[in-house]
Order: sequence, then C-alpha cells, then structure tokens
Amino acid sequence: MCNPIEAEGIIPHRMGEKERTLVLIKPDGVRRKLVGEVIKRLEARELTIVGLKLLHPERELVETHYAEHREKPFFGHLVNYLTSGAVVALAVEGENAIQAVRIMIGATNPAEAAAGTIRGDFALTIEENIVHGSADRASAEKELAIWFSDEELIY
Ligand code: IDP
Ligand code: MG
Repeated sequence: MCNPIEAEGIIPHRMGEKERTLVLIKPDGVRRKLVGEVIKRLEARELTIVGLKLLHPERELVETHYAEHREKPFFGHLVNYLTSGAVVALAVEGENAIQAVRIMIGATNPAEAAAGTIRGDFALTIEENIVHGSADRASAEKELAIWFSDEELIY
C-alpha cells in the first residue's frame, strides 16, 4: 500500500534530518533597522546561519525568485518593492527549518498575522511585510540556488 502522504507528493520530514531554507529581510525590514531583530529571533530558535549577504538585488533576480507570481496583478509592485533598496539574504539550517521559519514569519497579510510572529509584530500591510521564507522543500532548494552560490554556503 502506498503511503498517502507520499502519494500526494508531500515529502515527510524525517527525525534528525536538517533542512535549509531561504530567509530574505526585504528592503522595508532593512530600512526599519530590523536586521538584528530578525536574526536574533532565528538564532534564539537555535537555527544556524549557513549563508549571509547584504545586496541590492537586480530586477532579474527578483523576477526569477518570484516567478510563480508573474501573472499576479501585484507582480510589478512586488518587483519594485524588492528592488527598492538593500536586502539581507540568509540561508538558515535546522531540523524542520522550513516550516519553523514560515510559522515564525506569520501570515502573508500582516493584518492577519498572529502577534509573536515577525509580520504580526512589525508589519501592518501586505505591500510591505518585512520578510520572506521559503514555502516548502522544492522552493527552498530553488531559492537558495538563486541567492547563493555553493561556495557562499558553509558547513
Ligand atoms: P509569502 O511571502 O507569505 O510566501 P506569497 O503569496 O508567496 O506570500 O506572496 C509573495 C509576496 O508577494 C508577499 O510576501 C508580499 O510581499 C507580496 N504580495 C502577496 N500578495 C500581495 C497582494 O495582494 N498585494 C501586494 N503584494 C502582495
Ligand atoms: Mg511565497
């Protein structure tokens, strides 16, 4: 009998297995001096930073990163927003890192994000929601490769 979880294409997390995920501190987060705050929360959770850079991203990089949203009405705004200033890109590692980070970040729309999450504590509108975290393993792998070369990741 086929495992129903695997049948749906969801890769189950295995105990003790480390995951890597991409976190972006978006330009509003950098402008508002929330870099330390975000890193503090990740480290307090015992997540390990295995890649870290500050860059002003090109449109092309952001368009590749958000390719899944290319047809959305907000795509132009989204690319303008992400290229409006410096971004901090972090490669973060830990057991269950992908899901743990998504929960720490909170709902996409900060108005719906729970207090205690990064968006729930520091943002109010969907146009500027401070941070990005990869949604699942496939996107984490794809996004880490977009923002980091292999040599830029340690351990
Ligand atoms: P996520 O960042 O929580 O994964 P997505 O749905 O993947 O959310 O959307 C990517 C990003 O696009 C959001 O974080 C936000 O910056 C932006 N975005 C999403 N929906 C809207 C919208 O309706 N208006 C403006 N920007 C949006
Ligand atoms: Mg997303």
